[in-house]
Amino acid sequence: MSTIERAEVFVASPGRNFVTLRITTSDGVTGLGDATLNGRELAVASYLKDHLVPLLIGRDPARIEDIWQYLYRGAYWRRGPVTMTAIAAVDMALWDIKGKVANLPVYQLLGGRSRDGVMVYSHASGTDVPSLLDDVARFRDLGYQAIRAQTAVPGIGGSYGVRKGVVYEPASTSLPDEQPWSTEAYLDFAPTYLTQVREKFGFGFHLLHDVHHRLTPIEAARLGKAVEDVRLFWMEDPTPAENQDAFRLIRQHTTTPIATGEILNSIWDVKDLITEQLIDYVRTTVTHAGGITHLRRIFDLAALYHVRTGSHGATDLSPVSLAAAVHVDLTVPNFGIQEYMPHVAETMEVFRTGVTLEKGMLNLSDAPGLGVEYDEKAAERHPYDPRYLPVARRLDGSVHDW
Ligand code: KDG
Ligand code: MG
Repeated sequence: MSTIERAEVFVASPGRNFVTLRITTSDGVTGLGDATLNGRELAVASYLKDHLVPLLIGRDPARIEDIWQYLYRGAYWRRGPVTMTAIAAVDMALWDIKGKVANLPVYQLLGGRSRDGVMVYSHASGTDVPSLLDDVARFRDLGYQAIRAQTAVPGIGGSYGVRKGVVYEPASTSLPDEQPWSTEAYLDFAPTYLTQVREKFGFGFHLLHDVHHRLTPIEAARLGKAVEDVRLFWMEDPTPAENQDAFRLIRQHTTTPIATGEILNSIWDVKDLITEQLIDYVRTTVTHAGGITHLRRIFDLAALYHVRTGSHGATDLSPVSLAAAVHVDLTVPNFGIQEYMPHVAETMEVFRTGVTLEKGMLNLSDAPGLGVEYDEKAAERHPYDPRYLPVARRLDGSVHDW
């Protein structure tokens, strides 16, 4: 029997920080998992190195479900982003190994394709409305079928989702950047600019918007009603996601579809949202919600309640995560959309993947496993670089949800 011989944790910053797990079996087969938790990278690296790796050595890598249960139930302390990201990395690496041993891409092991490709949305943003409209035009020209639109709020300065460089990268300073916020200004402005996007480009593509947890339920209900004619594909994270009850009130007031879940980590965190049909899209990811094994469990529950998938896919998830996401997206019956932001060149020199993008659709090569290789030597050139996500403060100086 093949056993797990080695499990190594790499922390590197090729363009941004990533934590990567590589498991090697006694037969010399390797598997990769993404363990990146933006701004808290070393906590997951330690959870893996100090607590999980010793438990893995000598185990049968083929027993993915059993290892998942052993790590989850065996910890006694359950759930939470650090635990679930560490378990996710192990799970992804084991699926990668299983695929390589079977000489099949992981999506074949998950039941095979349900679709020919995976529709993605990308991020258009601007410091004002004209620059946002230019950015939307750019993504339309690139062939994207779905675009998220964010812009700075006049009089407030920068806001969530406004890109500074080529890609949106919020974790950009060695101590948290503090950004001003006014709910009143945002609520007055957001419907206007989303309407301007539709006036200029029409309805021939999907338009998305991320509120990034900043409203109360009644404020979110007001926004949802105000943008009904814009026909958003979704209004994302209208309120802080941990209070599942809050979504009931939003739901009672608006037909604007709701997406949430990028910061949620387990099926228990989304159970009421799904079974009470309080949301339309669940945004849990393969990296932060326990890997392929657990994500599929969430998506299967969602399918019973007409909730579709819309996995988080910002650049703080590594190319290993993106590949694993696409394997899942290709197979699940209730796929909705996949978030996608291209990684910078330094990242792609370290992670070589078979993921392709054409006309706003992602696809995979037929490489066995997840189809990603990690170049350890290239990664060594990019040492860990501590970064924090920003903090939002209201105009009176008090802390708001970022
Ligand atoms: O690490 C935090 C980012 O991943 C998050 O701010 C991005 O909200 C986000 C999104 O929808 O991509
Ligand atoms: Mg978001």
